[in-house]
Amino acid sequence: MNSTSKENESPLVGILMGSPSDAEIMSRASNTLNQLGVPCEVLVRSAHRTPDESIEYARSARERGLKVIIAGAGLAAHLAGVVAAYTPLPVIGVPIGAGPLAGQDALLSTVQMPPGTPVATVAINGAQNAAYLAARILALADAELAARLEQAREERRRKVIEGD
Ligand code: RP5
Repeated sequence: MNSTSKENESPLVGILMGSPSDAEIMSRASNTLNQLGVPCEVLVRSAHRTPDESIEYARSARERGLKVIIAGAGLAAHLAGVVAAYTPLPVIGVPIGAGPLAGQDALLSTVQMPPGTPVATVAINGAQNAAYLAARILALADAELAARLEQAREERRRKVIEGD
């Protein structure tokens, strides 16, 4: 799997997942970024099965123009942590709710990073919030994106009030 949204725009967010079996959950991140007009790329990279490729991706990410990386993995999830070790970019981890422990294992192995190598970890299967967090980071330097995020927030507010 290797896809890039908005063919004519360089991706700003890299979305990684440990296995094609994570794709359904992680598509929530790419769908949300697409809705917000943030160009992203989506790839499968595994900390355990393709460690060299994962490290190479992380090492080259900044010079390729990426600004944020979202990494989702299940079970003993080390993908986000390994990526964070090899890039200065902000890394957002998505623990995937897979396996007999239903993502508790992935949550703990993603969130418990040692000082100096942070991974901003969202909820189990929280790929949509990973995208919103990435967009908020990018919006610090992009007023139009900040306006789109504000509009999305206003729509959610209106839906709550209308549903009251
Ligand atoms: C992890 O192991 C992947 O991120 C996935 O969530 C889980 C299971 O992978 P498959 O055995 O389905 O490829 O590395």
